[in-house]
Amino acid sequence: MRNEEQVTPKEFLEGILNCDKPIIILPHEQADIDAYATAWLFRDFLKLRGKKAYIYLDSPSLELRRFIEALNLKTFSDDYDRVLKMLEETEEYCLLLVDIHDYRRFSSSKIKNLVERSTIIFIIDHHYGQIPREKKIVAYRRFYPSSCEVALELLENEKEFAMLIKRKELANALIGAILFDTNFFLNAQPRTFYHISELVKNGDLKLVYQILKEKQRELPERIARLKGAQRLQLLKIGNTLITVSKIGSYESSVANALLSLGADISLVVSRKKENSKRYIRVVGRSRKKVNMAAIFSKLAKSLGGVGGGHERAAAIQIPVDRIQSEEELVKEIIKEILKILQNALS
Ligand SMILES: [Mn+2]
Repeated sequence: MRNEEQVTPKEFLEGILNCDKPIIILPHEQADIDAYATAWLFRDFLKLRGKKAYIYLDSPSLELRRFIEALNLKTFSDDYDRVLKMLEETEEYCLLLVDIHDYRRFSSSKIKNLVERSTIIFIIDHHYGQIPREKKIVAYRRFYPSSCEVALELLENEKEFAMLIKRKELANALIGAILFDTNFFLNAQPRTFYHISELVKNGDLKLVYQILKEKQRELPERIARLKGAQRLQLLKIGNTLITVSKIGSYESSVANALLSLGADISLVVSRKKENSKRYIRVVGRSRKKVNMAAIFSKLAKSLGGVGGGHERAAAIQIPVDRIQSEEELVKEIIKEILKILQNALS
């Protein structure tokens, strides 16, 4: 298989449409609106082409759950049950990952098993980072602001396309995904507006915008954001203000909050534990011209973890080994990140 950057829409679609088994569409864990809308668009397309396609929406994020509730959208619970049944009956399937490319990042054992048992994995994504190659992979990845823009591009020349985006609820979900992942058009690219101009013919931009804007954060998240600010360390490289902080959870939200307080780059450290394995996670946000995803992805390679994301929003995860204490590891990771930033900014 050629490099995924060279797979054309036609090749990708041919691949997935030639799959003679049912297709399970799998968003990342804590699925967000982008993963959800991308999955939905593809599910409906595959169904129009006579394929069996089911979305396995296992753990929607709070944001997504609120969005679904506010717009009274579907949760694909029938699809979910169908997938469980397929697993029980050890039926074969193909897997389509949406809004994620590194299937090693799944933490639930059920999903790991789902990935393990699939012989071929299709991927639609917009995140930086290396695609694992232990499996047969057909990836269509473009670094657009949202995965659903990648999916819209894949389908825009298909005869079913006009009919698909005429579906009001799907159009609203796609608009929500674009608003959410572009941070209300802040990170939009020219093509984003082209897609939006098509989607608003049947979707309701104003309604979706209001639903997403009027969210009130829950108490634990607000506490995390305030604690993140309380614990921050402020550094200055030239005219760039960098904050380093720690938090137990909501690290992305904390990192965003610190940017809006005035940081140019915010780094938020958290200690995580999954299946008895411990690791250090650092979320980075930037409004400077430094590619955080590239920095994290490179550093992850040298420190033996995973890293990636987007230029301005990225994350790195490094497992804690026995030799080093967590404290030492945190110090080392932060030191390395600051060293790279120092070079990049000077
Ligand atoms: Mn996304």
